[in-house]
This record gives sequence, C-alpha cells and structure tokens, in this order.
Amino acid sequence: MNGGGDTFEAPVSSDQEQHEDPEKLAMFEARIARGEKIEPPDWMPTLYRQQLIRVIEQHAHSEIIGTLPEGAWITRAPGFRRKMGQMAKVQDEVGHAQLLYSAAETLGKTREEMMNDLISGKSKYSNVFNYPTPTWADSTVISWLIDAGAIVNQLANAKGSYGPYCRALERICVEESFHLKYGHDAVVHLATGSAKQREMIQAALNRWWSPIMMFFGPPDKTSVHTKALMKWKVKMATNDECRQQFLDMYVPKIGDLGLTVPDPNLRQNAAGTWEYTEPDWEEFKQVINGNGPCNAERLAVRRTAEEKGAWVREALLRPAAQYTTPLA
Ligand code: FAQ
Repeated sequence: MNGGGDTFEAPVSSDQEQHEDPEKLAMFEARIARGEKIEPPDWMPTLYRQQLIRVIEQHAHSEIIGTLPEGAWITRAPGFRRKMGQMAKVQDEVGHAQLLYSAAETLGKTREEMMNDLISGKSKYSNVFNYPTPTWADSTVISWLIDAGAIVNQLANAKGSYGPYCRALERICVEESFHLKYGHDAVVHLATGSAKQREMIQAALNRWWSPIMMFFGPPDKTSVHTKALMKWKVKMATNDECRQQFLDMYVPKIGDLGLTVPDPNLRQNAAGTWEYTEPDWEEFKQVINGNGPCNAERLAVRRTAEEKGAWVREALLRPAAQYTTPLA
C-alpha cells in the first residue's frame, strides 16, 4: 500500500460508535455474533462501512498493482508454456481487482474515486509490490510465496461478516490456489536445476523474505485496526496469527527444496510458536508511505494506463451515443 494518507473523507474514530443509534448497533452486533452476513442494503455502523471500504479498496489496489512485478516477466518467462501461464496469472489478478472494486462499490465509494485515490497516492496497497523483480526467480517467489501468504489471509477473511467481500474472497481463493501450484512448480524447477538456477532462486528468496514477513502487517501489538476489524469479523485472524500460520506451512516446504530461509534466528519454540528476526519495520513504514524502491514507478505505470484508457471509459459511459453504421 503506497500513498500514506488514509482513504477516508471523514476522520475515523471509535468515538463514532458513540453516535450510532444504540438499538441498531446492538441488533447489528447480535447479527455479527450469530455469524450472519451483512448485505449492502442492511444498516451498518459508519465505522464498519469505512473500515470495509479501506480494507477492500486497498486489497483491490494490491491486486491491480500486483500485476506489475510479474507482468514484467510475461515476455521474458523461460519458454512458451511459462509465458502463457504468466499471462493467465496476471489476467486473473486483474480479475480479482475487478471483483474487489465491485464489492467496495456496494459500500458507496465509486470506482472512479478509488482509482483517483490510488493514482494520487492517497490510498495504500500491499508493501510487497513496491520491490523490483530483477530475475525470473523473483517472479516465481511472488507466484509461490506471496500468493501463499495471500491465501492464508483470504481463507480466514472469507468467513467474515460482509457478504460481498466474503463471496469475492471465496472465488479469489480458488484461483489463487492455482497460482500457488503454478508458482511452486516454477520454484521447484529452479531449485532442482543447475547450480546457477539454484543460486538464482536462493538469491531471490533472500531478497523477498523480509517483504514477505512484512506482508501480514505490523505486529499485533502495534496494529491500529485489528481490534475494530476483529470485533466486527472483517478480519478473522490477526496479523501475527497469519504470519505464524504462513511460517508453519511454508518453512518446511522451503527446506524440502534445499533452500535456506535467510533468518538465522528462525526456529519453532517448545510451544510451537515461530521465533524470528523482526523485519525492519522502519523500512515497512517508508514503503507503505510511498518511499519504497518502486512506488513511484508503479504509480506512474498505473497513471499512464488511466490516461490511455480514458477514451474507452468515455465511450462506454455514453450509452445514448449513436453508433456509426459501418460503410461496408
Ligand atoms: N502493506 O492496523 P494494521 C495479493 C497498513 S493481495 C501495506 O495492522 P489492518 C494477491 C494498513 O493499511 C495482498 N500497508 O491494518 C496477489 C494500515 O494503514 P492505514 C493484499 C499495510 O487493516 C498476489 C497500517 O499499515 N491483501 O497479494 C500492510 O488491520 C500475487 C496499520 O496496519 C489484502 O489487502 C501491508 N502489507 O491489517 C496479487 C488483504 N499491512 O490504512 C498479485 C486485505 C498493514 O491505516 C500477485 N487486508 N498495512 O493508513 C487485510 O487483511 C488487512 O488490511 C491487512 C492489514 C492484514 C493487510
């Protein structure tokens, strides 16, 4: 997530809860407690709506900006089969963004507003997409491990409270599971290949490990939104819980490939909790506030796409315009 500002027009504060109709709020919270889904026409607290817009919009932006580091490898992926696979994956991620923008629109923020907030740098998107992919191996690490992290987060949140977001996540998770297999296959190919290929994949893992650890968000003790999001079942697992689950699932798989996680302190303690070196949270702060290695480039690409696509949007938004009859 890039820009730095929050996505809200109005300041967000838990004080807002105090201004909600207590009866409606109690009924809403009882529905959440019963595990019911909240749907767009239903009454919802302002803070719930604002938090959902923030989370879903940032997620949509992440999908769309997330196409860029892998998109850079469509024409350079080794072999025709991998080029085709890479193109299909990137296309899927754009589709995920469309599903998510539609879910966010049900809460009252237009797609145009969201896109403007992305390209102006006001909205955020995932930290990981602000790093370069200098080699094919970098792209394979994204396809395997970033998708893996995304699935951990999204499988949990698909069981959340807001109907349109949960339904979008369910569909996204199915497609992401193909991406995971695609990425794993590409990583296995490099990890079991020549010495040069093994060196390349280890170097990529070394570059990506820290951004991946940051991907799940700041530690629970410093997370600003977790409490409110979990109370209303938007978020179904904390940042640390997702990080731990990812480590449980993927550290052994990385080891199986003969690769080394670049953290000498990484170990599971007697209680089963993974201990690790904290990533550089100052770097995280810089990256999510627009100062990462690729933030400016990512937004410039998106801005150009918006400008070049303006005539298409304009044409589509004039349904009353007469079609020209072709001459032949
Ligand atoms: N990057 O209080 P918390 C994908 C911000 S999809 C940037 O803990 P929260 C698919 C956070 O916004 C990946 N910023 O926040 C794919 C907040 O700033 P704000 C995206 C981050 O909401 C794969 C501040 O830090 N997934 O990868 C990050 O409780 C391959 C304080 O943080 C989603 O968006 C971060 N990593 O928890 C595509 C899932 N983490 O807004 C292509 C939905 C935190 O106050 C290729 N989102 N921040 O200015 C969520 O689950 C949550 O929003 C979290 C953050 C877990 C991301």
